[in-house]
Amino acid sequence: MKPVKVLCIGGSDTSGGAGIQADLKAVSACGCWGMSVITAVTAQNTGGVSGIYPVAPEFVAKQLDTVLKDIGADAVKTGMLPTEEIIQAVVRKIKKYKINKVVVDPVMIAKGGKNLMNGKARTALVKDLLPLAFAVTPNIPEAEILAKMKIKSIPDMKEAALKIHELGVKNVLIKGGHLPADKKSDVTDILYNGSCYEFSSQRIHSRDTHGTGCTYASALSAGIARGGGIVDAALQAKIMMVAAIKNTVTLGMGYGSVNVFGELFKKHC
Ligand code: PXL
Repeated sequence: MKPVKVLCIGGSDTSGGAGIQADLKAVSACGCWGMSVITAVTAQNTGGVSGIYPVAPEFVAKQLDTVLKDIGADAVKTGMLPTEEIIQAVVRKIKKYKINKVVVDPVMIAKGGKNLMNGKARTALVKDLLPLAFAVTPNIPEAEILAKMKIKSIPDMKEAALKIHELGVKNVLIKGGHLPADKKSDVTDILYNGSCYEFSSQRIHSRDTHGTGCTYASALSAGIARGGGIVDAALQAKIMMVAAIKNTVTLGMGYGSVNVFGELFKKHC
């Protein structure tokens, strides 16, 4: 069997809900082979992040060389990239191995408010990594930072998507979950790539939403790795997200996590 391969570059989350752990679960649930390059080790539980230990940039580069020169990747997904030096290492290797299916999840701040990326890294992400990206998947707070504007409505999301597109990314997918909304409203995501698309789904109310962004971007990467178009990949990723939010796991004393293996869990729990 020759699997479709997705390389996930990001941080480890001890709680298993977000970061590389979420990425590998989502990629596996999409029937692809997940691989990982770790950029940082975090200590965290359902109450938040208590520590971050970035990996040396040279060792990020070594992980990338080692896996890419042997196995290769049909798509690469980036998550937590804590420092400018780590971003430069990733940028160099994307260029060296001529990877064009790159999905950038611009992870900036964890749910509890902990910064997962320093200020210089934000600048490097915009200047050096986004122009290499096939797709970028900001949530509303991240899109506000990238587009340098406030987002309060769907028209604002469209305007922000246009601005982020001008940074050199082919496909901008802004997730609407954080948009202020009444309880009954749908969640609408906006895709802009020269044309504008809207994807709407029912809003599912849950406090256990840790890992949502990582899961969504990983499912999108799997769809792109398979050779599907961006619209089809975004639709499939959204369908998986809705199921993962319906099947959240309650863990610890704080926020639980989304769960892409709901049906499997139902058989065993
Ligand atoms: O959800 C963003 C994210 C990405 N990567 C790691 C994280 C988090 C959020 O907590 O811990 C490692």
